Amino acid sequence: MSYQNAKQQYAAFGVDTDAAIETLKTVPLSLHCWQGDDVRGFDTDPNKPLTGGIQTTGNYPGRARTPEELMADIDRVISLVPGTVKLNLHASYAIFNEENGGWVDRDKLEPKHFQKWVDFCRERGLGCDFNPTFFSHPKCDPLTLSSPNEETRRFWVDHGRACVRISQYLAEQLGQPCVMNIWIGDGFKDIPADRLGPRLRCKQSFDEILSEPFDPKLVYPCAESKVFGIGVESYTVTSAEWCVKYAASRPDCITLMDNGHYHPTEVVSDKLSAVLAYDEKVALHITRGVRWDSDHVVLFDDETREICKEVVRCGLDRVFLALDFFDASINRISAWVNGFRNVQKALLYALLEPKEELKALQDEGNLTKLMVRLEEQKTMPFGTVWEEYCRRCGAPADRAWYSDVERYEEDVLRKRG
Ligand code: RNT
Ligand code: ZN
Repeated sequence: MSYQNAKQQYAAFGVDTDAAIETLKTVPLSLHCWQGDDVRGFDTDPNKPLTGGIQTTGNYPGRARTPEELMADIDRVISLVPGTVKLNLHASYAIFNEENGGWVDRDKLEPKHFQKWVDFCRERGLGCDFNPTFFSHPKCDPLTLSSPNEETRRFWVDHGRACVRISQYLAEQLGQPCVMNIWIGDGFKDIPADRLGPRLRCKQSFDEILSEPFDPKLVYPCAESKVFGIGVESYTVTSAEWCVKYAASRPDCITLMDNGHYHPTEVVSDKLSAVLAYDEKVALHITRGVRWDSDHVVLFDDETREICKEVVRCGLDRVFLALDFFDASINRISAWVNGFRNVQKALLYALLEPKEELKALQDEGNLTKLMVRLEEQKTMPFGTVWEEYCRRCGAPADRAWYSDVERYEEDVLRKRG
């Protein structure tokens, strides 16, 4: 089918495909740097265990071992995806060298340790989001911001404050807001005797971190909740209620929802509008939960589509979109590209919904026809519009990008030790 035909078919349905394409082109989607090296980072021994209740499994060849390798891989990903890419960094990806004085611990990080990333983003016109790293570090006792040990807690608060300064710098340098997401893995494997104490200390720590000055138009701090982590099954300090209440407690902090962080029958697609009924903005980590794991590669599946429909319905400018998954068992470039393209697909799919008509059907109480319309949408010529979108973005179509990944694996990834 030609794009013109598809366009006509959607037009008959009251949908302007050109407008959908043009809108989607401008929506930033944050690409997480940590898919490229199995969340190891550059600031500590890369062979240390990943802690905080998260885990990567698999040892597919080609993990990025240096900033240069990671940047080359990210460039490859960018060349294979349509849309507006934003970078998402973790503090553990600081780059230390002779010019900036060499290694420092996380509480002493400065903007200069991210200068190479700023240059990387600037050369490519990317914005950058940021995350303090509260895991995989000797100072996790194993608690961080909720630790009863004041020295530990102070270290991690200082890390958070350093990250606020870095986030402000990233936003100023790149001219795009920086979403600074706070996620901690603090919790207990087994039944604790005091649930309130850690949550109160954590609240104090967040307040201390956010007492660091920043421009709320440039830096958006977030609190990301979780149900449980591996080895942290019984109690998570920053549970969903804790995070939603924390974000509600101050005007300069928003909620971040990771769709792998809820009980299996809870869905983020339903939670978005609940938060947006109160807040101007919300942030998302788009991932795929599978049983106990929260971090599989995002597919073009029902829930990804439903989340994206809600994002479009509530307002694309109100939701900060980011990817969060890490699979070490398959080609990492392919994992990244697939996940990124699938969210782009789901967003385009959502933009092709006749949303006014559907909303009217709901408000008229015509739920029978609503179901019919929603189902009919599924066999519209979406693939043709997607192909046109890729073409207009200068990105390869489906079936045209994987051979490039194979070649890159052969020429570059397989040569890494
Ligand atoms: C972990 C959280 C968190 C991390 C990243 C690396 O369960 O989802 O967002 O994945 O910060
Ligand atoms: Zn997450």
